[in-house]
Amino acid sequence: MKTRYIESHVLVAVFVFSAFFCAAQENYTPSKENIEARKWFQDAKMGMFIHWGVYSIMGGGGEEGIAEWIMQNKKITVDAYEKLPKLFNPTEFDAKTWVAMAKAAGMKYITITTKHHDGFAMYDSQVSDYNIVDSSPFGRDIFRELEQECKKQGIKLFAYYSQLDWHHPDYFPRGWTGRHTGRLESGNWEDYLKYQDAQIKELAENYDIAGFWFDGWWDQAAHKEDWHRAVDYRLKKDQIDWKLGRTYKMIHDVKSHLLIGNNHHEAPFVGEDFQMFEKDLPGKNTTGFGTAADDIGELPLETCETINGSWGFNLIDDNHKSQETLVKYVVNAAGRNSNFLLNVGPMPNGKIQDEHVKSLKALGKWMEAYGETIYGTRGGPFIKEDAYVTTQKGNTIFFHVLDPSVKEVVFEPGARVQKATRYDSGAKIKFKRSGKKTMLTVPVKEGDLVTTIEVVLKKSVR
Ligand code: JFZ
Repeated sequence: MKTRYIESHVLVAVFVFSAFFCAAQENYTPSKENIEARKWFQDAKMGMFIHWGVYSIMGGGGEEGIAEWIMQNKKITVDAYEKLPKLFNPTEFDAKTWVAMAKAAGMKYITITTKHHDGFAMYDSQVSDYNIVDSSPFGRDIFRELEQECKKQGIKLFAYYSQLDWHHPDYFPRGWTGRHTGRLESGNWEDYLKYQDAQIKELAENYDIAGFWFDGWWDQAAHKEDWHRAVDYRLKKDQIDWKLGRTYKMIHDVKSHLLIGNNHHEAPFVGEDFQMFEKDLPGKNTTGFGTAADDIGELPLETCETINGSWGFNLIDDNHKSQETLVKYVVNAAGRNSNFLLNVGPMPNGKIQDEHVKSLKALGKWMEAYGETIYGTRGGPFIKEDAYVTTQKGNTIFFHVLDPSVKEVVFEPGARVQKATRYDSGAKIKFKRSGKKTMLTVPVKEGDLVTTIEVVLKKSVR
């Protein structure tokens, strides 16, 4: 009797857990088109992330670390914040320039904020007037313009969509953010979800996109401190149910190829098509809110990072990453079988600041020369933390040596090495064999950001 009691408790717990918190798309079998899209995604390797909204006007308010979060960080009420759209008039915006810039940097896709936590839609939403077309003097659908330009220039487009909403009254119960917005302490969660799903549906139906990048799930963790590896956030008193399964199914029903990712920092939920990491390489957790290494699943991976220190435009943020840092990031990501999504926060006039235009160009220069060793490859099979990573394609392995003090690489290729060359010059590289091991001299040259060596094996060992 006693055991049965416990068992039923466990069952109830499992039920509550899956119903309320996983709520993934049940019995999800990705379509053929979806599988193809995943492959395209893994081959693409690099994308440009764009955080742009009415918050850009504030430029972080003169504080580092603040940008798209200014409404939350400065406790701005909905009424005050609603003045911002009326000031948003990015007359210098030109979709063609942005897409061309992304392309020249080596990006194969763009992921842009269609709605961030502030709730303001950066596309022509029919569900609410709180959008760029109906509520800003600019009156143009920048998402549509980007969509058309992407199509012209052969780039894919993803919609970032924040499920967390600091503006909508029905986003209630509140999570740990959005508590100083002056909204009534009431609201209907289900009505909010209907609103959210209607917006997501119009994005899926009306725009030619490749997928969704969701964010904000974490807001419903019981406490900020609890977010990630939390002890009891799953037992939040209000038992918030995001009904992710319903949302995911709706999306895949509209267009099965649409790729779904969610910035929840957990192992992937059923119904998702790729797994993302924020400001960390897969398996690392330097931020403290990263995904645990054992939560890395089988889906395509993507890691995102800022080009300086901010997502949205920040006037005083001068922490621009160097060409070397950016190159090493993409190499490190590719070596771990992951895409790299590099973020820029355009200015309120619609332009990307000069420093970032320069950084993107510098990255593009390296990608142009070394793209073959990144695009269409898969990560591995060899990796030595901080020393080198490898990428592979067929019977070729590319060694990307990150540390110039590494003079020799010893590895077990698993097949006979046919030849080894410096990738850039094609110059032959000495190697020795000893049993199963091969020793390769690393010809580090002055000025190498990364020393890339091409090793051709007699046969593919994948
Ligand atoms: C989230 C967003 O909040 C952020 O604005 C940006 O869009 C980024 C890509 O994704 O990042 C978060 C969210 C929550 C925390 C940290 C970063 N947090 O709770 O510490």
